[in-house]
Amino acid sequence: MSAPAYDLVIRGGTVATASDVFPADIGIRGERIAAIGEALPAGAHEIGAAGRLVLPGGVDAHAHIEQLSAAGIMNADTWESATGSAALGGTTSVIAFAAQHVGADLAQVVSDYAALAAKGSLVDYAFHLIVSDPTEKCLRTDLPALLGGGHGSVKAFMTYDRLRLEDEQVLDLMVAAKAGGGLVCVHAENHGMIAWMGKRLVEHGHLAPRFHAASHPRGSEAEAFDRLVAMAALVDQPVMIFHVSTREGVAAVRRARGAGHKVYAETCPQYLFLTAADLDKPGLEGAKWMCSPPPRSRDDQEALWQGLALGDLQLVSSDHAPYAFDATGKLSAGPEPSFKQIANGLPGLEWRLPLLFDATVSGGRLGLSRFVELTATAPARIYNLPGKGSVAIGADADLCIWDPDRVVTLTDAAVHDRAGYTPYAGRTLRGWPTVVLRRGEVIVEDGALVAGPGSGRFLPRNGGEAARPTGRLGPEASLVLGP
Ligand code: DUC
Ligand code: ZN
Ligand code: ZN
Repeated sequence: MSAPAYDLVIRGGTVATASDVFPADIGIRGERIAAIGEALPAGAHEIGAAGRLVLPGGVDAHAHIEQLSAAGIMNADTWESATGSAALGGTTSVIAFAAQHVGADLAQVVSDYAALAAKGSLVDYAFHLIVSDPTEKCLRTDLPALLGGGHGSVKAFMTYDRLRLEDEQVLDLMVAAKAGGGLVCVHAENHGMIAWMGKRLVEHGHLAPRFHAASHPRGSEAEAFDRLVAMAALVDQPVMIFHVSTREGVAAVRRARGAGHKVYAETCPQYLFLTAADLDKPGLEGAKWMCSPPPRSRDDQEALWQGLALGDLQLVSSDHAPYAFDATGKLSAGPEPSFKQIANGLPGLEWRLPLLFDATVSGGRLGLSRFVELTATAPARIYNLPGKGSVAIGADADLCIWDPDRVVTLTDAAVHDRAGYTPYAGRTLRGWPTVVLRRGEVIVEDGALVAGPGSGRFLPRNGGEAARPTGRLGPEASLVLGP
């Protein structure tokens, strides 16, 4: 008897890519997709997918994992708990952060984060390198080596004490990233406006979590976007704008892209599904919904959906930043903190895909192919993760089988990360991932993890096409840069 044609066949499902939806079997050999077609020959193993959708595993390009905040507060998750929760929600690749704090050696920081991920990750992973101390050594020695050694992006903060860079430093980082072919990702908000508002709100006795939203005036976003784009244009460096939250922010991105700047932008479920009203809860409860930028309004949600529909925003990431609602996390400053003393961040790796599936596919907002594009294909393409984010012959067999009719009500008890709560408790979603494969191996079956920590793999990458400059240097900068 001849050997089976495939190690595994996923049979009888409906396959969806960013461009097509069609019935097909998928034949897997080793870690890769070997065939896509009807009535494929038998595999050594088979998974029946009749009545199911077979989609690429999700790619979450913005997750804070086992990361120390600048205020010294540790994320609730380990790599194992964060990526286990990611896998249970259908995500098979993440890009997390290696976060340099002031005074730290970037090369050492990256090596420390890489060791944690190698030990714990259940999904494949890469890093954005947070630069908060752009010393000569950092920019001239460490960064070139890291960008050349498999790290394709850096991240800068324009706000947050002890993390933020001044505009001049942002320009230095852009030039260094450009030399190394890396993409620059930015948390862009006007620091002065936020600091000014925060201080005065506290002086006026406005301490509750709901005032966090007011402390990030909506204009602080678009102003920072415009300034960032002007800097990027001066030195001809492509940029990714993280977590767009406002209508004006979407408009700023649209303007920049329309003017031919190489600007990318993401939004996150918290801006599509939550509003500032979610922070308005008795006592400190609203802290659970505190992230930066804050959730905004229904009108902003509509503008973000429009931005996704029109392509101004290319992807949806989680910005997973879990802090437990106790003294280890949100309440680390004591039992009665002001909003300024509460860690910013929401858990979100696990249910990014089900939340988006429910809205875009079950709710009919953008449809199945756009769901795949926004949550898997675009992040893999923009961040240059070859073999990820698509169902294609030769691609990694990172697949998620969905039951499009399964209805699930989200609860705090059901979440698998270590924040201990979900900001989406009580919502009922239609559509759920049932089986998840990472490089041909089943890692989730019937809602249970069947992979071990450390089985995820580092994804070396460079900045790729997204990071390639346009060749149009700002005329003033051409006097000081280039040949
Ligand atoms: N905002 C950030 O910029 N990072 C992590 C979490 C958050 O809310
Ligand atoms: Zn941010
Ligand atoms: Zn973030």
